[in-house]
Amino acid sequence: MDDLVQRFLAGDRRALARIISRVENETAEGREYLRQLFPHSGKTHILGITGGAGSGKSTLTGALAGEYRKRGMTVGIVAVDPSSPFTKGAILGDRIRMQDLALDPGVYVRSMAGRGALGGLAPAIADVVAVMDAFGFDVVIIETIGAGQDEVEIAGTAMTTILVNNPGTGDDIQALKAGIIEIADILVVNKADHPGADVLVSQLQALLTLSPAGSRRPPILKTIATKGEGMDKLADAVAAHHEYLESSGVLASHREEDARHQVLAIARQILLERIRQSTSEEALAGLVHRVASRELDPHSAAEELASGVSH
Ligand SMILES: Nc1nc2c(ncn2[C@@H]2O[C@H](COP(=O)(O)OP(=O)(O)OP(=O)(O)O)[C@@H](O)[C@H]2O)c(=O)[nH]1
Ligand SMILES: [Mg+2]
Repeated sequence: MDDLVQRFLAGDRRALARIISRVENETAEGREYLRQLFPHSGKTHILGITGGAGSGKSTLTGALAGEYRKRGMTVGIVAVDPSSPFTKGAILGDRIRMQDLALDPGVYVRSMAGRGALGGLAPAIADVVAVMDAFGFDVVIIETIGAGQDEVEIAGTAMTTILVNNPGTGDDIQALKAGIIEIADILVVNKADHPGADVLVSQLQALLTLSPAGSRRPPILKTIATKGEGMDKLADAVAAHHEYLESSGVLASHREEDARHQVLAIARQILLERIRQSTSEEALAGLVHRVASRELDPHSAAEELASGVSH
């Protein structure tokens, strides 16, 4: 076995960092590491923390990780930056805020770009999570900004999704009405030190009464992430949800669904790459122009692109 894999499996964090870099870059070497390590994954409880910009996701992630450390558990964190080139500052900010945690050998933080070259959440996110899982962290937390589709995709990888809301913004209620509430397993009202926290809790409760009978009602918890308040109850709620997932059999079907989603997402990416490789820029530009000028319809153009792929 590769020396790096051996050191990884022995718990060497430098080996973890190097393997994550290779996996994140989606190189053939990275895929080979993933192939070797994948059988070691599948034990970690994967959490998703999502919510609006500035709602306190990073602070909450750090505070919750601190709570897990108190409980003797180890934590891997993947901070997903939604639109890479424009938000380098946000990544830096997260790094600074999470610096204290970075000194703790029981916590590992990784920031990564959220977009694949071809749009959609980068498949590399699930791969990096799998590597952290294989490393043996008790919990892996994925922090991602709420942007509709992203939340749904993160909910696919995460077993327990925590949706962060803030009092007094009003946006949340709109987002919740738009169906995002369905992906939340736990609702958090963070910045509960701001006015209106109890009003928001009541509004959320009212919304939840509309959820279909028999479905699990997510608990609503107030937190002040900056002070670490409410983390104990939040960690308990996460544990309770995990227990529910296991005893109801939902966890097993979640694994099947997540695997299906991942395989299809990767297959889609492979096919797109093949199309890109077998099509010259000129040929693509020519087709695009014919569609733009209404000479050709987009379906026929796409068929033409796809038929040029060599297998
Ligand atoms: N008063 C108060 N401020 C908070 C609380 N939690 C976070 N904040 C502050 O809110 C701001 C945003 O916090 P972040 O943790 O960066 O929020 P985020 O959701 O990760 O932000 P992005 O990743 O940039 O979308 C920071 O100034 C935090 O200190 C809280 O419970 N109370
Ligand atoms: Mg953040």
